[in-house]
Amino acid sequence: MFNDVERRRLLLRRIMEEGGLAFVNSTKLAEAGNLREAEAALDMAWEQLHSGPWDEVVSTWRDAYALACLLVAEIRSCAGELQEALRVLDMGLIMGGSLLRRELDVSMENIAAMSTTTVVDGFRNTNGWSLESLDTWNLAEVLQVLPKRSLACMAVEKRPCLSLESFTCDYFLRSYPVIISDCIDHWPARKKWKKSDYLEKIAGDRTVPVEVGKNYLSSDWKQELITFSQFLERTKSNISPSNVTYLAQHPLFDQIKELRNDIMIPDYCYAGGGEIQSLNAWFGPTGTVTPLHHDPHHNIFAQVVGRKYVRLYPESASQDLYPHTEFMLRNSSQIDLDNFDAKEFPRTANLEFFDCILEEGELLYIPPKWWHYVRSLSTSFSVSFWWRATSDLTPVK
Ligand SMILES: O=C(O)CCC(=O)C(=O)O
Repeated sequence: MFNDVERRRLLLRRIMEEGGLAFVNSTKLAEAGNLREAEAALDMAWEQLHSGPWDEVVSTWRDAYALACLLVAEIRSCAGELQEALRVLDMGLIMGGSLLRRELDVSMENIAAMSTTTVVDGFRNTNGWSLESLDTWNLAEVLQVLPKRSLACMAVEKRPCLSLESFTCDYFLRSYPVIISDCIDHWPARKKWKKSDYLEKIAGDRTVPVEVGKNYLSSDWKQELITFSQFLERTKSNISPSNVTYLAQHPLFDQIKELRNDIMIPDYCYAGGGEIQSLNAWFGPTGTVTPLHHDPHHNIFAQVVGRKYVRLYPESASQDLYPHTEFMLRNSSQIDLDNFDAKEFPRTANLEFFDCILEEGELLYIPPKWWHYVRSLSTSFSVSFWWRATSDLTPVK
């Protein structure tokens, strides 16, 4: 096991081997408090991160980026520039490699504590609002915006307080979706996440990646990095559908530990000797859409605040759902359920599906490879728990 100093030393050696002499020289001067050199190291690492496709970036340069973020943050926080220090540490957490993760977490914790004290002492006026009070609910109106045939096919079964044994036998092993109600009422998140004041206080100054545009398959779609505070403001004002801002599929709880303390891993995620793969946040205003796609993992999808419409097609329907042929998009369907064209996609027109309106406080089990389309019907904050079964359980057909 290496300590922090040894890890940094090891990293600098690797960077030298990658030809990063200039980076190493800058970090030495940055360690002595030279901000210009720290920023220069940050720029060099950033350039390397953007030198080609993300999955081809050498992992050493991601770790180098994290190191440069730490150095800039150290100098900025010593100068009392706490917000800038937080921003750069978040960049390290989001874009950096894992080698210096512990250092990033510790540094973030220290600076966040200093910054919260400053804020509570009176610099921020939050004008708190309640996430639930923004939305009204009318089924007839909702049906107007949902894809055709919604709520007219098969409803996903709903089981209150389902036992782990029944879940495993009746749904998990059968690869069958189910809604489980009445089992997350004790999560602190159920109350706390409705209050913008709380979210603002815990995370307002933190930087998060968001998606802007209709959905990830549309041409106008882009990603941005903004503060959580800016994100809350956009959610509150809920700008036009083409500019809808969605904090989607982001491991927010690895980044902001206080939010992680507000939720618990449901026992269902241990079915099949489960090994958790990732916890992701899905937070946005009314009208976010995740187009029809499938994932390789088991998913317990927790609807913590607000409600969502979810449509599900089994894996056996795959060929009739016209998966994209492009490698990166092969788990997404070419079908836009919001503008369905039966002439172009005749095999889908009469396909049977399951659907539901997932209410606040409910969990939805989505088996691996099941196609799903999701639309938020209110301001909504959900958490997906993806896991992989490790034991050799044979699915029952
Ligand atoms: O809530 C959403 O928008 C999509 C959720 C999803 O696709 C997932 O959890 O796999």
